Amino acid sequence: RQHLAFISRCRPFSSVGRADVDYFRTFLPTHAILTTLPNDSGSVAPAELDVYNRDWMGKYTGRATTVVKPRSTEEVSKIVRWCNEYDIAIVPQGGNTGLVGGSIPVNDELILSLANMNKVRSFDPVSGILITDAGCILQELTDYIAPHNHIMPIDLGAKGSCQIGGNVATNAGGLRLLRYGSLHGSVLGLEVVLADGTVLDQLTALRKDNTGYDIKQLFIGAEGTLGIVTGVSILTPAAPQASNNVVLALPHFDNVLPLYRKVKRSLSEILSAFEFIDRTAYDLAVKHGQGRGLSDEDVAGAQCFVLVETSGGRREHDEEKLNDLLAELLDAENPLILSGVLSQNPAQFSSLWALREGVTEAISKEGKAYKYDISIPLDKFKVVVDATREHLAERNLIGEHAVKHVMGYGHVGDGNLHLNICAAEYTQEIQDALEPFVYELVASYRGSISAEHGIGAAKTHALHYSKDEVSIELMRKLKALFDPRGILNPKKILE
Ligand code: FAD
Ligand code: 2HG
Ligand code: ZN
Repeated sequence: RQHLAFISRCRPFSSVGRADVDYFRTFLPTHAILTTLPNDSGSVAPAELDVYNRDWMGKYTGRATTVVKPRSTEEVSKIVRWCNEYDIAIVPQGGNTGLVGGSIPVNDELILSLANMNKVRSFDPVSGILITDAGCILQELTDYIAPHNHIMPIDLGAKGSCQIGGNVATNAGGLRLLRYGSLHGSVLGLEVVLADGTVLDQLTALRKDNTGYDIKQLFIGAEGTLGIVTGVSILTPAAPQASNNVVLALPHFDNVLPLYRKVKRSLSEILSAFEFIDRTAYDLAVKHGQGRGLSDEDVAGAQCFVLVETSGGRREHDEEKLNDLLAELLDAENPLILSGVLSQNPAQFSSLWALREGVTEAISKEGKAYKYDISIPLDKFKVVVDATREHLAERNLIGEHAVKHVMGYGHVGDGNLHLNICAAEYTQEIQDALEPFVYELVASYRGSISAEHGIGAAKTHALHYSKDEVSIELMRKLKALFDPRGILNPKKILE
């Protein structure tokens, strides 16, 4: 068994060759194969593969020569079976919006893009169960079920590009987790192509199914290392009749937690999001045109901001509750907030959300991002951001040509802070200053070094900060069991 685990970690793989491309051509149309290798049906310039070989942040670069875009589960199965037999490693790729380099080859692995598997298979408006190909884009699924008065249980800033299969593979969290829980709860079934090409059909639409081990859970968050998700059955909630939001400006971070308690108590069942943005993140979002900022007067003296969303059954009832809450917050003897701006129409609703959702994009416009997606106790959010900033300052790494901003934002309701360090360039010096410093800080709070983005290639070396040796060894055994030849997304999650 030890030998098997060893093989799966260290196996050298074959490069994709002309014979492999010729085989793929026997069942894939020309437009479904992009290859730089010379072949009878024409090759593409290497630059045409850049969009597949580079990640969203411009941090990771692969050397894949070939991208295949199968249209069906059967085609995925044929490709994987072939690769397993001929030692070709595969990187499954969805919308390529991942933030940990998981969708980028570490060498010249074959990229298997799910983009052509983009059909909805069925939707039941009574149960709200949606069964869909893995390559459907999240926003398109949202649009598909909207006329049936349902919404997706997951929402995130990358919704216009990320795919539901990618969401499942990363167990993405996002902006609705507070209300609808994680994908471990809302995914009802999966269809997965296993490493030897076998199709695992667990695409059930059952709310309850306690028939032994719940195997599909293993693929949720496995980042394409255990199998390729080709179909997803997911429970979608009924659309709320009314949604409102408000952005609150706070004088100190210390007010965030008392505010969260107060908001939970006052809004109770209609609270659907409680998101945090510190002042630096807010200023960057405004600078780069993400949503319309609050007035100068409203933000004067604010150290941070909170976005509160409500989703409920009756607009008047929800508005009344929110207005009462705002009045109460402002009238108190020691107000927890400086000001609050309540959206008045759908455009303002989206604009307030954009201030929070748009931070990631704003940072990428400003510079290069070092991202730490951590779970820590809520009262440590500011401590961690400040400690990181001080640590960089002590090393003289803060400045226009080094680290421009250190900031925190994230999902307070989920205890998930996004610590972002925005620099002029990616440099080894900054990297060395940040790691293991940040991971040790997180471990000192018994936190998680990856709350929702996964491990990918970026954090394999740091896995031990959040998982003990017993857990890591079990993960290795599972990997060896599901993928004995180690062809699925090598060097991701496990080194
Ligand atoms: P990709 O980036 O293509 O792949 C991600 C990983 O999943 C890779 O390891 C890949 O090999 C694997 N994979 C992809 N598809 C499959 C499949 N069908 N079968 C097996 N493995 C597969 N993440 C959050 O959790 N919460 C957020 O709020 C959030 N906001 C974001 C905002 C922005 C602006 C951006 C750019 C990213 C954000 N992300 C967030 C990260 C990212 O969008 C998510 O991780 C998303 O789920 C990735 O989906 P994707 O289709 O782009 O997958
Ligand atoms: C978010 O919550 C995403 O906005 C992205 O998870 C976080 O950019 C990041 O670090
Ligand atoms: Zn997030």
